[in-house]
Amino acid sequence: MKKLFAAFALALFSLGLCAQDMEWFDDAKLGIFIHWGIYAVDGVSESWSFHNEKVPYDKYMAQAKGFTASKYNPEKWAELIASSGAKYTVLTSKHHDGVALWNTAVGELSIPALTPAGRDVLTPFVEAVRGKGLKLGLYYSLLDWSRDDYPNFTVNNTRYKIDEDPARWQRFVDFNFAQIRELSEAYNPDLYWFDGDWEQTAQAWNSPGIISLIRSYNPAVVVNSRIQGYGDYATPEIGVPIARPDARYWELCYTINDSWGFQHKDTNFKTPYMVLRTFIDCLSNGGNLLLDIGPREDGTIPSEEVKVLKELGRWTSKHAEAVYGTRAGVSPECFKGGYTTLSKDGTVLYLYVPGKPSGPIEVKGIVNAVKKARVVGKGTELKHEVYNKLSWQETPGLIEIYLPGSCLDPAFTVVALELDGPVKTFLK
Ligand code: JFZ
Repeated sequence: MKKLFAAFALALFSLGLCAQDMEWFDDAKLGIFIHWGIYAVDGVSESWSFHNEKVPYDKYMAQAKGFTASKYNPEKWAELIASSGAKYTVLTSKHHDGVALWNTAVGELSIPALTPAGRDVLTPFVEAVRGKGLKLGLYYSLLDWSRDDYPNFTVNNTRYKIDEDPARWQRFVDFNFAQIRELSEAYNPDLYWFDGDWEQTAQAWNSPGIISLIRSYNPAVVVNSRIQGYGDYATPEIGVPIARPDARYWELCYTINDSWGFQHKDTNFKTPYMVLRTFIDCLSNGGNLLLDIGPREDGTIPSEEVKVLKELGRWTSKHAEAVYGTRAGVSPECFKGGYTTLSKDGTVLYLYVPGKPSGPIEVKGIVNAVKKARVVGKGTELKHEVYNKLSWQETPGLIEIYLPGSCLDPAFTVVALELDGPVKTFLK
């Protein structure tokens, strides 16, 4: 009984801790993901190209000779990231290929050791990011297909099995812990974005040990969920979620074209409008967007990606009130004309109106009275009326809001409905 109580108290305590630690993340909404590594030289898929035997391992690793970072300007990167309205950024400190961006003391494979760039490219990034007041996230691949003590190598070539040689596996775990310790000690990130967990169990990785290691440096560190069940938030896989994810905290990681890293042949870029729409979709379901860019080997960022970040910046700075700190909106049934979110206290309903509506915009199923309707970023007060409210019926009326053409944003106009209290919906 005592034990049970202790477990219960611990659970409550850690939940409480969690909710508080997650607030900056929950409020931040937009992050920029960066995949930068030797794979940008030939423009092949990051690590997977050799793992799947599309490129021989030696040829893949020879890309290191072409990684120059000759135009790398981390201040400019940080400036671009901040100008998009992102509040955090996550850089691949080491992908599955095992090539570290920093000067690791425990491994042979790193940008400073292998490439003409010849220097640590992580430290100046961290400094620039902190200089801009952005939160720092580090991506770290738990699996390392290059490491001799790691069991898996390519799809058709496995080095050994863990249970056949536990001492060899332990050497790998020690190596992983040593690299993670280096990262925490040197950079103390606000967020860890682990990856590659699927190849081993939580027990094999020692996931709880990794969590306590990084929390010993930063008790508030936020951890994504790709560490076999030990993280703080969910990362929906493959695509934009159709239904609202169950998780309280989630983040969609998303490419602008079809690749994480730079690939010369991939010109399938989404337009700024498409990315903005997906961002608003995430907001409406209470999640974050972690939007990926893939710089070239020289450190320049493709102009199509810059364009997307700039347009996000135009829109987020105008509509900051309807981005940061918002919470998931009401049922999509209430507003068929677009997406919705709510203010943290639930008393402001934000409507994201795409393009140019052909009549008044309509909201239904809202029990509250609307005290005021206004255009976010402009302040213009809007005429609104309730239709069809029958005194003998429980069903709320239709709220009609008149949005003049002069108030429209070229992409999404945001209307704020100030309610008489926290939103109450009626969905029958
Ligand atoms: C992983 C990496 O393998 C990939 O190279 C990239 O870095 C990406 C951000 O993360 O890719 C994944 C991992 C898990 C899933 C999909 C892509 N998943 O579980 O569907």
